[in-house]
Amino acid sequence: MKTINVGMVGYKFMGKAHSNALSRVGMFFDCPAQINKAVICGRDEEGVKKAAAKFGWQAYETKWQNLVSREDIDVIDITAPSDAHKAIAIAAAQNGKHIFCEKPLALNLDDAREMLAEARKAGIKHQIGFNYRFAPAVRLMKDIIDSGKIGTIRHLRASYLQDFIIDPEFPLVWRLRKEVCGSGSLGDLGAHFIDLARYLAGDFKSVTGMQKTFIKSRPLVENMTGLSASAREDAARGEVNVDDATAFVAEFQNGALGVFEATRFAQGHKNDLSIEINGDKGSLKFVFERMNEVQYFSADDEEGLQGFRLIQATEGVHPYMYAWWPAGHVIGYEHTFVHEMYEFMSAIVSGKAASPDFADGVECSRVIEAVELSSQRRAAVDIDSL
Ligand code: SOE
Repeated sequence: MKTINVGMVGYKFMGKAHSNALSRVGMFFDCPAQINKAVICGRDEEGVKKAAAKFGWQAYETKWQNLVSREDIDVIDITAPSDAHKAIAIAAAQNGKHIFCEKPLALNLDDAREMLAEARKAGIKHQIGFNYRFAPAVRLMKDIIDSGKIGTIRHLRASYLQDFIIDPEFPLVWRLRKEVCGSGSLGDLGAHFIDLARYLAGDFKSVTGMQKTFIKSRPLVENMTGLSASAREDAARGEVNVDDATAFVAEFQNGALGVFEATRFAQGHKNDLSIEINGDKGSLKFVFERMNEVQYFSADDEEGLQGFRLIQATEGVHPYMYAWWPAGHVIGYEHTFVHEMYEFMSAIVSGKAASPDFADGVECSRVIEAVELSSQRRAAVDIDSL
């Protein structure tokens, strides 16, 4: 069996999620390759050394430049903040490494396009971390839509609501600095529903958006882990230069209408991603915090007995579930990462294209940029104009 040696950049929230996924793939799926967690990389030697030991990596590096040129590495997995993606991905592609990159692909559309061009030129496999596509319930929705059961899609509505920065004293973390993250709630949260919308309903045609920054300055951050952060009491303040919330409407190439909302100011909503699709023969609804379930309405059901039915997508017949537990033994957030890694490793071995790939990352960045432009211009923006 082929061995795939992975070098991963980043070791915090996503680094942990990817490390776990890389360890689990071979244990639950018939992975066509042996995955070797070879080298983990991070700037802070103390931190990366600890992560290497805790997450089960064989070695560590403190410079990604060394990692991407190592001959014993086949795959570069990028989990560092967004401002690091482009340089690492381009260097990795030029060194002939396959690349898995977290979302959003880059700080802006031009950079995303450059990354895609380099990856194509190098002929390597590339995948982007739109992990919610890999929830079995989302895959089931896709199968139902493709089978024609809900008919012609008319509406799509999606929201991604969090509440972790409502306190004006919550520090200025990297997710609030444009030069590091590219875009705020739209790029961090909206990127996921833009991708899900494209996956389930096809490409966007035009968008009309509005963005808002409620808290304009925050104390400089001292420590951050996951989505928790702290600042010193006497910390200086810095400017928030990304959106706290974004709302937009969209028209799809197939004529459907979409309504979208991304915010980190929805009190009580922790990681509330939801998407609903209405076709002329049925409707489908997915709520991430109940990620094992799909709500399905079929207009073909018998009159008098119609209504939304709740499908628990946990049986062996449901996508990916054959690999886990008996029916009804639910799975969670981390499993979406295992599924995406399984697909990526399978693509490398089979030679087939990985999906979603950098082209999907570019399309997502195109929609993000169109929404930002539309919000500045206070007018609709056609996706094809970018
Ligand atoms: C933070 O808002 C975050 O962790 C995102 O960066 C992830 O992509 C999303 O899955 C959960 O929320």
